[in-house]
Amino acid sequence: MRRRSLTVLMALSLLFVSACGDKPDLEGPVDEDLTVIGMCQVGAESDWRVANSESMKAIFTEENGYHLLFDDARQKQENQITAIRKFIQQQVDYIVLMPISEAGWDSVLQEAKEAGIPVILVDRRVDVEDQSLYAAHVGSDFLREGQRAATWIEQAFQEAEKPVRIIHIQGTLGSTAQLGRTAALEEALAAHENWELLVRLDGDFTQAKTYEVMTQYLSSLPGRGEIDVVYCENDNIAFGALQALEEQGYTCGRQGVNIITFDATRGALTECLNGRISLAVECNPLLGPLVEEVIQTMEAGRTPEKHHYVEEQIFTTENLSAALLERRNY
Ligand code: GZL
Ligand code: ZN
Repeated sequence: MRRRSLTVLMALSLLFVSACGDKPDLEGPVDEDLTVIGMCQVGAESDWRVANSESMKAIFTEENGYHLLFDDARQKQENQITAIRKFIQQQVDYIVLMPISEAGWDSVLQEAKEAGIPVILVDRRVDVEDQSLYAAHVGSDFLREGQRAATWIEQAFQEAEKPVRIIHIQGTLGSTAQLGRTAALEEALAAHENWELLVRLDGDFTQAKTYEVMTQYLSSLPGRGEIDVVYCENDNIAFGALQALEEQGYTCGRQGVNIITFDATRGALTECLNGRISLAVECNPLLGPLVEEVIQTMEAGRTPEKHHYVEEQIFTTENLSAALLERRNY
């Protein structure tokens, strides 16, 4: 039913648009049998994000029975909200949303609910009153990721009396990944009186922003600072921190400044293998198959589990090898 009206709607709008001579911004009429997915991606801020988008595009193909409308919000929530409203007008079958931050979704998700379009959350989460505003969530447990990193710091710095001096560089403020990874470090700082937070910087999950704020901070120190750990909330932050630290003459690795990172994309695992990064906590971006499982459950008229978590592990120089790196697909 929805698909037919979508085809008519698209055909009529093509007629209207071509009548006005503007370039039609809609793809051609959609084959009746395809499940139409309106997908709302954050942007392309990190290696993780690029791998996440590729995982989705590899699953939601016409051969697999889908018509994918993919929107890149370029890091702006208002672009995500505009895209959701467009998908509602186009009467897509499902909306798949990777929310940039947790706040500000109640009204637009209410509009999707009133239009009878199920919303599936991917990766980060939304903070809404009414949990029925989304059918399911597929992603990672970010608090658990951070707790794994904190446990590693405990084991790496056994001497309880020696100070552990930590720089904390956060990801996009208000995103679930930042909130979870930050909460884990905060609970560990509270539990270890010999751990000292030197500074907390906002790296916004990008290498450029981190390089800028880290260089600024290191240059403000009277001399070479005593830094034991830099807790980077994603790989691109770690790359920016590495660049700034080494430019200022610091040695990174188990004998110097211990870089901890999250995502464990190929670039970070390479630095872990060569010893510049001490710990890489995996955050699996390949969520396409899990999202498809949820959609197939709903297509079969069943109710999906509310939350689906992906399997993740940690990497250090001890458990990495070039062969393992070869086998990784992101
Ligand atoms: C985590 C995801 C984060 C990644 C960053 O699931 O939300 O956003 O850790 C990405 O690389 O930018
Ligand atoms: Zn402890």
